[in-house]
Amino acid sequence: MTRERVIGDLSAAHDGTEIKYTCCAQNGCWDASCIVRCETKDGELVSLSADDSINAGLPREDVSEEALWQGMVQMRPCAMGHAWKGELNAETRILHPLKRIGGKGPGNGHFVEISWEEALDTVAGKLVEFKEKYGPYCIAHSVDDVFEDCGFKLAPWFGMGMAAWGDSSCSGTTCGEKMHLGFDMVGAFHGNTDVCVGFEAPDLFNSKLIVLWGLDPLVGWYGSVSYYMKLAAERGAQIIVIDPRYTNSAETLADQWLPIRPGTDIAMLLAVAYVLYSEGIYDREYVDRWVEPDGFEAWRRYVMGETDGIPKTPEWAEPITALPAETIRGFANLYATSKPVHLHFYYAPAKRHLGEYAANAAMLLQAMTGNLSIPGGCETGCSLITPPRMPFPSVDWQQAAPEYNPPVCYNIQKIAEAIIQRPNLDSGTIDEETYRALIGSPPASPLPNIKMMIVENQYPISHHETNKRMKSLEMCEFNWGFQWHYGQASLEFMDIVFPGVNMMFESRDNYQLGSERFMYGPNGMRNYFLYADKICERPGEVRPIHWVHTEIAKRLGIAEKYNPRLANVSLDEWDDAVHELYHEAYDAWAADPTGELKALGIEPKPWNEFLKMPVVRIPIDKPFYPYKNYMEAEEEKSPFATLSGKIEFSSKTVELLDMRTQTWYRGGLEPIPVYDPAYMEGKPANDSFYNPKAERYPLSLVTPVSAYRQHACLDANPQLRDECYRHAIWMSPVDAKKRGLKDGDVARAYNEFGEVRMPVYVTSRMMPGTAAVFHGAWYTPKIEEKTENMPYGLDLRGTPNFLIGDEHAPHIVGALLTAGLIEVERAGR
Ligand SMILES: Nc1nc2c(c(=O)[nH]1)N[C@H]1C(S)=C(S)[C@@H](COP(=O)(O)OP(=O)(O)OC[C@H]3O[C@@H](n4cnc5c(=O)[nH]c(N)nc54)[C@H](O)[C@@H]3O)O[C@H]1N2
Ligand SMILES: Nc1nc2c(c(=O)[nH]1)N[C@H]1C(S)=C(S)[C@@H](COP(=O)(O)OP(=O)(O)OC[C@H]3O[C@@H](n4cnc5c(=O)[nH]c(N)nc54)[C@H](O)[C@@H]3O)O[C@H]1N2
Ligand SMILES: [Mo]
Repeated sequence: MTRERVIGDLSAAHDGTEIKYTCCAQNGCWDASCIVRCETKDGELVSLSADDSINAGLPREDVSEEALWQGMVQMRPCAMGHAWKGELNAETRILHPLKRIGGKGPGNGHFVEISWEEALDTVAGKLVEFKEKYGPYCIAHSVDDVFEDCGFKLAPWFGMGMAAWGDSSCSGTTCGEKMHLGFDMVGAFHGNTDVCVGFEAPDLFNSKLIVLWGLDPLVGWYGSVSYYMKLAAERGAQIIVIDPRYTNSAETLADQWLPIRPGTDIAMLLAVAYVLYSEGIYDREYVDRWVEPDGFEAWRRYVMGETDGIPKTPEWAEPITALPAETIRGFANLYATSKPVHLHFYYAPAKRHLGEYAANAAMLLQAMTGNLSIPGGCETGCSLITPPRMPFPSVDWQQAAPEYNPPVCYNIQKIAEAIIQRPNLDSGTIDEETYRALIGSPPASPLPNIKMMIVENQYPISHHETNKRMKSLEMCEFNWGFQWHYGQASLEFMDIVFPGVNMMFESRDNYQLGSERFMYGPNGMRNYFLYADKICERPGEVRPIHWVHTEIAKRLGIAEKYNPRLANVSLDEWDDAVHELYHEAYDAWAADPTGELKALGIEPKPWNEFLKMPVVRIPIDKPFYPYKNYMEAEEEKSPFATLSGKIEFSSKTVELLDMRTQTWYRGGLEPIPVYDPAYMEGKPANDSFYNPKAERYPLSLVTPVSAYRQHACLDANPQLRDECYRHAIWMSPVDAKKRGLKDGDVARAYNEFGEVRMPVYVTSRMMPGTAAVFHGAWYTPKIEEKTENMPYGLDLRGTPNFLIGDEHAPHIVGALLTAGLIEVERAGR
């Protein structure tokens, strides 16, 4: 091919294209709502490129110091953001509604394509039938019943559905925020508080020391936060990573990597507290002002060993954590003398046995050193809540007032248990109290009787104890929802499947986490918003999600309540009608009724002008830091909504409630963070080195998120899967040698919960005695080979959730667990 020909072809492809913008905001990367520039032609996506709404044409290094402090930087997507094109046209894409014929589960039954009419009529019919037959508490949403919400969107008007407490991400960290700091994360989600605990990325420039404790931002918090960490390091901040893996962030950002045995973080934190207490190196002024004194003394006595005879010295922590006492001492001294410190204890180490104690201890250390609420500091809890920098437009959907309020009936991580144990309750094998305790059901709530599951995610494989999850889906009588691809385990258990639209590109539906199309920037940088437009046409018979819910609502007679403004809009007019609602919302915002925009220096463009570059961004004057909105207030009002109004090292709520009697929470919880390898009811946790089964399953497994998947999304993406990486189990050379394994060998990783087969990645990036498998790989069953621990067939791809148990004892907050004990050996023996 000649040069001219290549250039000619390229020009032709890009001739007459139109530019639109959307946002890569899956429930992956949590908070990075990266801006994607899309070139489209005749309803097709031609190419994807990065945000050019600001500093276009400049390499990032050329952005001025002032612009960096102001957060006036691009939000560029990573490789995953660029790989979506491959998803849209994938051969495995489901293009028509499907109906199951025959039984559920891999190898059973099959799908036939049906009409939309039939699919919608069937679902609506089943909803009416099930409500009549089983009452309102027979339907659950496999993942979206979280944070005391109900995932069934029609529940408030159809009068059917439950809410659940807990979540997959941050329950372990938010528990301590509530107990010790009085910050109510659930309330914050529901808009009931004006306290903000997060930080804005440029505030990292104020930090002298940044501690990434179980956080790999270059992978898991892509976008402004990880970029600012790199810039902070360049400007002299020291960065320490505490993680059993030598992560991308450890490699690229860190001055020091502290490899810690997974799940032992609480021991290290207590040893750090020991050094601070015993050497008196903490911020007395801050403690006097903000910390409740009795609790401070109670924790001191525990840490010093005055209450249990065990001083929590660095020497005590050494054999537990595998970190030398000298290293822990050195860390404690550096920590105490490096103010401001951004110590960021993240979710993963809290998603395990005793994890909440560790998260809580991290918050208390930040309080003790006066780093919890200062520029350059960090509250270290959920860390996601920052106030928006400007008012954002929002659509007036005019939904009717809810007529039914779904009660909180169970813990979402106990959903499989709720289904599997229900027949035992019904037959009298277990009593009501036991059932409630097993599923985290509050004493006065109705009991779940789940017969129908809405599946809009990868429930079985993206959540612990996958085999049990699959069984629970099999036990449900009727499952329906949306799915994108053939080849996903979730599909195998569904009765009616709606072809899933890719809402980032193919519709103007609300985003997965409920955000409207005026998508604001992430926590950490909420100084912009964009209009995330529909980019290309939908393939096959794929239709918008909101349209589908509205059609079901019509069949139930509640469309005028659920979606009055679109109830009578035809499918052909749907996208335009939604666009018009956003237009109206924009105009209402641009009219600036309160004068706030003017005060902020925002001069809104007319809608048609705005659409050419639909991003509004304003400079950050002074970066936000945790609790700033209270700390700088004129009056001395405490930001801490604890019983005492201070930071409670010993939580008074827990003292008063005696969590041991709270069956809802299932088990004991101390008011102070403690190290407690003695387990509730004499039962050791599944992920603990102290579990006797560690003799059989000696490797401690962690299952982090990866740089090439957003949970289970993108696992089959050809651009990523075949070109970027190898999904493999990380092992240290010592552990591999012991097992006769070489890099690339195919191994079986197993325990009593399941077995997966996958290649081994032998690397000194993994500390000895531990292993890691990135989560989100799609279960690929070998149906001919069923075993006791793999009743649906061996997994040939490597879904780590097969290896993780769902037991929470004595874990009280009901978070998702992501760690376990395993053994690995060469496959084929
Ligand atoms: N690329 C990408 N990013 C994502 C997501 C995604 O799917 N893909 N998902 C997003 C979502 S919804 C969430 S909630 C977050 C989750 O965010 P995290 O919970 O932070 O994610 P993980 O990757 O599980 O864990 C982070 C690090 O903790 C380490 N770790 C595991 N166990 C321990 C331990 O016991 N002690 C210590 N010290 N370290 C430990 C892991 O090795 C890993 O490097 O990520 C978000 N970001
Ligand atoms: N072992 C282990 N397990 C984990 C974690 C871990 O770190 N380790 N992380 C946990 C965390 S923090 C979370 S939040 C959960 C997430 O778990 P899930 O919420 O189950 O997330 P996904 O697995 O990505 O499943 C989401 C699915 O929704 C569908 N979907 C996504 N976008 C669209 C769309 O635009 N339209 C339609 N119709 N469908 C769409 C796709 O089929 C996609 O696969 O996983 C948890 N599981
Ligand atoms: Mo999450």
